[in-house]
Amino acid sequence: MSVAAQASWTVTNLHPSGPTESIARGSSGSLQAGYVTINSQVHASIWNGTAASWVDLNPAGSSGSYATAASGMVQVGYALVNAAYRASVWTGTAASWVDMNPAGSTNSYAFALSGSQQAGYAVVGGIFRASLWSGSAASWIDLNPAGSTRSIAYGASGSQQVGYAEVDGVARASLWSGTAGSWVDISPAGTTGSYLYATTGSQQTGMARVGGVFHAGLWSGTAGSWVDLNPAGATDSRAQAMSGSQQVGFATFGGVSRAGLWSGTSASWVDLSAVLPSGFTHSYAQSISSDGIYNYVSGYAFSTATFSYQAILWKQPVPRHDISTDLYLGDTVNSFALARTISYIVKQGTTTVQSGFVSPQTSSTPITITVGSNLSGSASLILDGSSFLRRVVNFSAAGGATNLGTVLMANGDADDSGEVDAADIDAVIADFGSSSVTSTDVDVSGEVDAADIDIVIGNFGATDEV
Ligand SMILES: [Ca+2]
Ligand SMILES: [Ca+2]
Ligand SMILES: [Ca+2]
Repeated sequence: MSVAAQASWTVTNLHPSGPTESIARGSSGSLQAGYVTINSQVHASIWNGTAASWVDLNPAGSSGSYATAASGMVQVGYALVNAAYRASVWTGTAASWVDMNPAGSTNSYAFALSGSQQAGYAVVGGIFRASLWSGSAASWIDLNPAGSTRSIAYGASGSQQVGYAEVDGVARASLWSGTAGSWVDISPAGTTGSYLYATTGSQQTGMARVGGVFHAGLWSGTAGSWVDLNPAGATDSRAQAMSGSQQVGFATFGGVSRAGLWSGTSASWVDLSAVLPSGFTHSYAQSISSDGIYNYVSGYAFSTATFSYQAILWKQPVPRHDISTDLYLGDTVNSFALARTISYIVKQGTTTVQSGFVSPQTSSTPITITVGSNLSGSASLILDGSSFLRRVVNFSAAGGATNLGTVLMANGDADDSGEVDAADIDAVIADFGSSSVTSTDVDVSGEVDAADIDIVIGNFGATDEV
């Protein structure tokens, strides 16, 4: 496991004052969903990154409620009302509670949401039936496959739902796309019992029983694609959630459950329990999300001070590198008649790390190019466009940001041949007098005129940087 990878994570205790226990189960961006125990009753809850931000979602009339997942400002879960658990949807307040319990169901539970759909299960005719809703009790769709005696959907993304279906007494990792008939069994060969808890739409995560114990696993839509994520030294493990190429969950070492993070392989395991403050023993990661500034993992850990679970948020700045420069476009008027388009490429060796374009409207423009990774070592910024010669600025990247100062792009290559030459003079003369702005209006004054010819002559012989 990587100590450097751990070091980038910090911990926030989400446990509010008042409740005796708290659990974070789901998240969306910087928002967490879960539940707390208050006056011996469980209350669905949301947080926005701090203990103080806690909001009680328990609906009026409910004697116990649980939020399990969040997406945007919507939360799902279940609430005990009139002696039955009811699959539930909230939008940030207790009063917003919507009862999705289908007609004929004795109990129902929602565990996931994607877009306007919710997934979970409903007990109908005494059978647990994987279920899909679209925000109301009437929208209920029974996903239980023919031949299955018990099924639950735990995750959803796009049009895909994941969970398990029991067939002949064995739990089978399962995919659905909106109907019972769409059911696909992706239980890995050689495993005896498998469960999916989350999906990105193309990859799925969960666990499968290997040699009698559960191992966290990653699937790419088929039984054969299964990758065993059980970390070296762990007696068992379970992946609970995923985002992009990362999975979170927990693994047991020496009898202690430890929250952790994978990036698609067993060896990529990062032990998030290592950054917990003292006073916590077992820990469990339950969800992962990002708001673009931070990556968030939420879950819970057992406090030896209160002898109860406390909701925990792990936070890591999103890896990035900001390349800033004051882009100076030579021989142009201060304020452009029309924005010019300058393309950029950030390269390391022959690898393009990032590319895009900027649209300066003045001769001097501050720009920042954000690379979504920890750029380090030798790199180059390549700028080109319009009548300007290509600039190649080499730099050494470290520490999350590079300031390149002023970067000048020389002007006069009206035909973008890579050299300021006689052809550029010809091009300017051909467009002479035109006010339809093109690259032959090299000073961006709004007219192709004598000033443009002077600039080409002044820079005659200059060439693209390579
Ligand atoms: Ca050029
Ligand atoms: Ca030229
Ligand atoms: Ca001009």
